[in-house]
Amino acid sequence: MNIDNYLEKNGHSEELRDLIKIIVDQIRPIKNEFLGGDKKSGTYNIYGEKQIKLDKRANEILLMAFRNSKLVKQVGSEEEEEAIQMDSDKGHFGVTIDPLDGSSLIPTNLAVGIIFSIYENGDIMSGLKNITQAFYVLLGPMTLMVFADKSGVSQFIYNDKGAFDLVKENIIIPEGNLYSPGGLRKEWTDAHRDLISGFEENGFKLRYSGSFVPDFHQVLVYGGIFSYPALVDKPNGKLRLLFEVGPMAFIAEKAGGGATDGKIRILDIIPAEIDQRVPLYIGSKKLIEGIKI
Ligand code: FDP
Repeated sequence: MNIDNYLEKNGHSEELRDLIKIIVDQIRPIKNEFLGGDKKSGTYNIYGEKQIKLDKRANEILLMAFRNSKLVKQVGSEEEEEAIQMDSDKGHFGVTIDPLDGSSLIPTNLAVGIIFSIYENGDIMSGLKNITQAFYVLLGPMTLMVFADKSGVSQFIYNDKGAFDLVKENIIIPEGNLYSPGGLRKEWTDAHRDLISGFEENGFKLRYSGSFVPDFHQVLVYGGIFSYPALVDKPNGKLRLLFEVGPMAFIAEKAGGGATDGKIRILDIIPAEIDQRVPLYIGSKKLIEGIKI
């Protein structure tokens, strides 16, 4: 069963199926951008990080596809300063994209990913509780997609015909013992340092690559916890609420896990700004329930 048959089986509208098909069709052109290696563009994104050409190209490819589709009303991209209103009278979807997350790992050839969330109400600033679907594409030795909607989480594998085939349904995050701790230890708060020391004392296994999609995916598969905490001089941490944290929180909850900023459930947050960052603890249900920072 491919992703389109799966969406039909789950009762999704033809428009949503068309939107997902358009996104799936952009994976080949994005993967093609990796051929021949990475070329630095020398420009900077709004966070002051040097953009690698691949980020920009993936962003352009996806935005162009959304524009041509006429299905999308509003897009927020991690590579854009503001939400983009698409000029279409029939489009009603709001979409967020992180066109290439973990891009600082491209020169080391480790896995990177693309993160999406969809708001069927067309308004990406309306609150994370309004996410209706979220998914990521993990570009590793295999190219896979993890897709979440109200009925749960499923995994698909990209095949040689450019389609995603269903390989696993009803994915549940097990109560495992991986820990994936972001941020420099010397910048952690005392409370966060104590939490991580507790995991270490209890024999948790360290698994952190520095690329959010594969790091979260390990937790989804084996169970455990990914964190990118509040830092002493950056109380909101590093990860972006709309483009990284929100979609993954939706996926985690639909897989029976949880996601919190240490105090409140991520999906209860209403963003104040498009580039808002939040601390993040995400993973197995019981581990997340135990977080009080
Ligand atoms: P990157 O800067 O390479 O794009 O928020 C982006 C991100 O990577 C995440 O993918 C990753 O989890 C995090 O930053 C890594 O941050 P550190 O380098 O501080 O570990």
